[in-house]
Amino acid sequence: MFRLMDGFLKNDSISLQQDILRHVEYTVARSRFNFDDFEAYQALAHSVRDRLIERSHDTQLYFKRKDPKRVYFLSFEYLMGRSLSNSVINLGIRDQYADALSQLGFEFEVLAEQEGDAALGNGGLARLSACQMDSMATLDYPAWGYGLRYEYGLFRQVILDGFQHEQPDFWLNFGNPWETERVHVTYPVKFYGVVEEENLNGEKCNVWIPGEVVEAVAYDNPIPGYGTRNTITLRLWAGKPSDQHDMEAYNTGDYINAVVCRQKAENISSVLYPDDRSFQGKELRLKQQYFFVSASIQDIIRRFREAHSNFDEFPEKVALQLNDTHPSLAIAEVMRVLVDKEHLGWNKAWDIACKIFSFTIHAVIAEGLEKIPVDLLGSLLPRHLQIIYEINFKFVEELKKRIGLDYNRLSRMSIIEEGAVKSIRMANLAIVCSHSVNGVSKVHSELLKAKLFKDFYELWPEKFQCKTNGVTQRRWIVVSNPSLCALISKWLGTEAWIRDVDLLTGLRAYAADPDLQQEWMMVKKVNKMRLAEYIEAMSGVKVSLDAMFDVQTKRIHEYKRQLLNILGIIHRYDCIKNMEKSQRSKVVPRVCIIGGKAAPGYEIAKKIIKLCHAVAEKINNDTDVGDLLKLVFIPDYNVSVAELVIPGADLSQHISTAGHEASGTGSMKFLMNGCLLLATEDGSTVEIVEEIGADNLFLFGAKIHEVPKLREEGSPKMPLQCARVIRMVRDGYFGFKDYFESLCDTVDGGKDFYLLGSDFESYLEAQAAADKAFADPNKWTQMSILSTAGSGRFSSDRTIRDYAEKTWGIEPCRFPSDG
Ligand code: 26Y
Repeated sequence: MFRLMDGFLKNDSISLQQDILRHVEYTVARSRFNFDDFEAYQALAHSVRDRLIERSHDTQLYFKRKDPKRVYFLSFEYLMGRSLSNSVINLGIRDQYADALSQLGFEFEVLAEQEGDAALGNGGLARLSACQMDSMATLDYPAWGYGLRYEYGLFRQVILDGFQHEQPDFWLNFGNPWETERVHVTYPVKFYGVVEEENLNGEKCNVWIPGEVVEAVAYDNPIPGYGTRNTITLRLWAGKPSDQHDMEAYNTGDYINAVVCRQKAENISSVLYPDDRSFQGKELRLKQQYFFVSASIQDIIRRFREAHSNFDEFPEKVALQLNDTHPSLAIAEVMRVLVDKEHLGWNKAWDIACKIFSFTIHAVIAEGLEKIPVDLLGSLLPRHLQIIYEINFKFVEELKKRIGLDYNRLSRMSIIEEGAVKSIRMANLAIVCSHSVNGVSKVHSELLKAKLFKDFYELWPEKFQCKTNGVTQRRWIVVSNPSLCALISKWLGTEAWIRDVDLLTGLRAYAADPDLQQEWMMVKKVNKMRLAEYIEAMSGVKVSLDAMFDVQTKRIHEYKRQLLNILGIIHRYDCIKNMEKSQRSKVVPRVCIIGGKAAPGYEIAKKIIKLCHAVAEKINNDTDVGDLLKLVFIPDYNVSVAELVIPGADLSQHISTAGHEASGTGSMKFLMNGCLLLATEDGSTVEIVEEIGADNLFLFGAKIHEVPKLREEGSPKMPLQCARVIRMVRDGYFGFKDYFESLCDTVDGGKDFYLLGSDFESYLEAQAAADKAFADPNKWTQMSILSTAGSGRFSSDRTIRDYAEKTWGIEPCRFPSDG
């Protein structure tokens, strides 16, 4: 009998085969007797998508029926990576698909490799959004993600002669089988123009007469939960020309120019800014922000209105989460809609706004905060500028009552920054309106209270909270490390840890068990083999599986100190070269792996990449050193490369200058995969130490409170070993002498802002401790098992539950079915 709850689609292997062939024939339009791997992937993806769509319909209908409070997650960036494996695993039908495909003569893994990454983000913040979406779906929360559908994702990194070059990532080239274009879900977004005061039934009201209108169209991407039928939606907006765009131009006969202008409108969402460091007040960026915010708010209000007519209920039904300051124009937009369109009156509107917004900040230093020049905002969004001024005026008046006429403090806290360029401090706007301001690790949350937002903390201590980041074990163990996944489930006797990650602590009981250790080592070996093959294919370098795979992969930033890593490698090389031949058998062989992208305009970061290649060239071609030391740079690091690299790492480095990494989430992925960490006490590593103990990783370096003093002392403290390796670079030992000069200056030029010199010795000590531990495979493996066992706290499931209960006030809303 057909049960409505189950949907139409069957998941036995015969039905799946028929389904794939049907898509080959009718969607991909190839003959079912003749299609290649890519076409098979496309058909497979469409077949999976059918199942996702069915579940997402069920989920939305159920949400509609139950009408729970929903959370809307606003993020400018998402690094989703590939969707195929993740989707079939979350749907619980991976094996059935693998069976179906093998009967058709295809291998699931091979087809999965055909998929390109969705790279709509820069780094940590963007991947965090993706992990959190997975957790919101899995935990059955009534959530929506909103973002922008960039046509060009994060640039592709190509290395030529050791230099980074950026190439466009036109990821939609072959279509995107996962998304659904919602041609009926479109909203006009307005820009420029003037504000006029009008009289409405005797009351003054402001009317914005825009100068340009662009249409936002929705593209829906299903996000399936694991072990639940719930499938939520990531709705991404794309620009398309509006019929209202610039009617005048057509009427005046300038047809060609009018068409060109229309095309420009489409470009709003076309490219992701590839810089996660320096905020620039660019008009296009601001246009993107408002475009995204305006479309999302219109959509959210439309959904609310379907079931409610009274805005008093808005905060009971809607929570808006701001992922950093990037979407914080949403505050002014909500106020504009409630005041100008819904005519609620300022105080009522403000009361509502303050109840719905929560804000998470990912920055550590004031320089990282967004400031929008007032002139720019005034010309692009004149009404929003007025609203922000009004918010600020009322805030400052209130503040004066609370703190008196302390003008320094008032000007620090003001949303408007007076200065050479008068600008809007987006973080201040977000803090003033949000009921909850979150840091992303304990250390970071304390820093926000003590430094960055001290004034605000003193005013509103209750607003400031900590939500330590987490990553999803579905993507970072189940999808990317299937052998480890199977091993864990075998020893725990259950797969329940995939939804309830705290169960991983159960592994502690077996950490010393020789059988588990043996199997654990085998899994690591298999993953190292996979990684070694990839390295050889990418760089031609053959690496030994007996060597310690030592990995540092993340965006290239001075504060993340890839340069410290490279200087350490030069030191290791120098030591091996100067060692008696008889001593060399004691050296623990290493394969040092570095990967990451530098922002296109970040010169020093680009020099670090070049130095890495120059040093690698020298070391890898030195037959005298052989397998004792290799250095490889993995180009174009992205989510799918990470899925390959992380399971194959023995050691990973998280070595930021203390106080500079807000959290760091790479470390959590390595930890889950049983990789040992070599780390500074910064961001989330402090909490990792709490979970696994200081003797289960290799800590080094200055502590946060020591940094200011060390900075004052400067490079006189430069140890000889560090001075020596810098000298080698300066003397042209690796070539490109002049080019590396300014890079060396950052260390020994008198400032050493990131403290490479003062941390150098303790870094080498930590490295020596890692060597010593690696020389004892059983001890190392035990530490590795304990790392995985202690990683449960760093699941995004824990983070999201915390947000849901303490910040958003939402509850699970699970579609009633058995899977
Ligand atoms: C405004 C523009 C210049 C900008 C664009 C992207 C500014 C910042 C960013 C991205 C920041 C980011 O990725 N931050 C990282 O967030 C992670 C998740 O919370 C943290 O783990 C990591 O420490 C932090 O650097």
